[in-house]
Amino acid sequence: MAQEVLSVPEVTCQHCVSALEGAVGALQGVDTVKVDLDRKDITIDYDDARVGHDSFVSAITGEGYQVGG
Ligand SMILES: [Cu+2]
Repeated sequence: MAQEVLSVPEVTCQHCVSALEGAVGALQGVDTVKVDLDRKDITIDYDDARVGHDSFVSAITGEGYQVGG
């Protein structure tokens, strides 16, 4: 298992949390995903043989949020 933490500066409320946790959590190979509203980041625990950074970024931007910043 591996873990990645990405900055998601545009998250502002529980709706954003649900959208991102749902989108990233739906990816095959993702174990757990948690958005921290105070830190504005997302922590993803995943199987690095099955999924990785590019898929996370695609899922997040697909919901209309930017990564980084
Ligand atoms: Cu929101």
